[in-house]
Amino acid sequence: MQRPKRVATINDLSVFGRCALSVITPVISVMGSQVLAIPTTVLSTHTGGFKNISSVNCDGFIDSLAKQYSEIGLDIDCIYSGYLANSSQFKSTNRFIDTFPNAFIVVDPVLGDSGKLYRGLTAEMVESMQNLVSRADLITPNPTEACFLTETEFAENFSKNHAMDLILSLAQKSSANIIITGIDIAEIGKCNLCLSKSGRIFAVICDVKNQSYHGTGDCFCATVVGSLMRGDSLESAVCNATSFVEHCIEITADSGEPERDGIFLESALPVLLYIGKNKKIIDMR
Ligand code: PXL
Repeated sequence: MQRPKRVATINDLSVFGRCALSVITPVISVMGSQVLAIPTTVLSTHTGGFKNISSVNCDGFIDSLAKQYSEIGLDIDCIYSGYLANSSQFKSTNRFIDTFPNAFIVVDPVLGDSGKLYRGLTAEMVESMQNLVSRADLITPNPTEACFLTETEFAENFSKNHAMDLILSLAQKSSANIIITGIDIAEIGKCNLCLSKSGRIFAVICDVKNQSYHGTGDCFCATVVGSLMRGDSLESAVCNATSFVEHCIEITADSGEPERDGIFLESALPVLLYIGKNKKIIDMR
C-alpha cells in the first residue's frame, strides 16, 4: 500500500465553535489523507459571535517546523492555508510554500463574510491575501472574499453576468482553479461557481434554505481537498463538498443550537466514507 497523501494545513485552532483545524483535520483524515495540522493561533473560540476570547499566537512556529521538515526530507503533497491573523503569519506561509515547491497549493482566503472583514483583519491583510492567492493552484473565496480580493463592491445577489465578471476578474489575480462558494445568482439560485484551470466555468447548486453556520466554508474546502487528494476531478470534488455541507446543515438545522456553535460534524463524518454523489453541473458559457 502506498502511503496516504500528506496535507499540511496552516490555519487556526479554535477550540470551540467547529471551524478551521477542528473541522479540517477530521474531514481530510476520514477521506484518506494524512493531515499535518499547523496552528497559526490557538483561540478559545472563533471570532464570530463570542466575547472574551483568549488566544495564543503561534508566530514563529511555522518557520521552525518547516526547517525541521526540510531537514528530515519530509514530502508534502498539498499545502492548504486558511485563517491567517497577522502579516508575520502571511510571511511564514509564503516561506513554507517556498520550502515545498512540489506541493499542490490551496488557499482558502479567509477574510470575511456578509460584505465585512472578520474582526481583527485589516486592509493590509487583504493585500497579503491578494499576493498569496496569486501563488495558488486552488482558491475558495466566498462572495465577500472574492470582492475584497478583486476590489469590487460587495453585493448580496448577483446577476449571471455580474457573477461571471467577478470570477473572471479573480482569474486576473490568480491562475488557480477558482471556486466562489455560496454565491447567490439571480438566474440559478445559490451555488458554488467554479472556473477550472482549463477554462471551464460551471456551477453546482446548493440545496440549502437560509441557514448559515460557522465553519461551513472550512468544511467545504476540506472536502474539496480530501476529494482531490484521492484523485477526484475538480467537478466531482465540488459536487462531493456541496452535498456534504448540505447534509451537515440539514442534520443541524432543526436542533435549535446556535449557529455560532457550528454544524454537527461528528454525526455527519461517516457520510464522507461513501460520498461520491453526482450533482447536476451547470455550464455557464
Ligand atoms: O471559519 C472561518 C474562521 C476561521 N478562524 C477564525 C474565525 C473564522 C470566522 O469567523 O474567527 C478564528
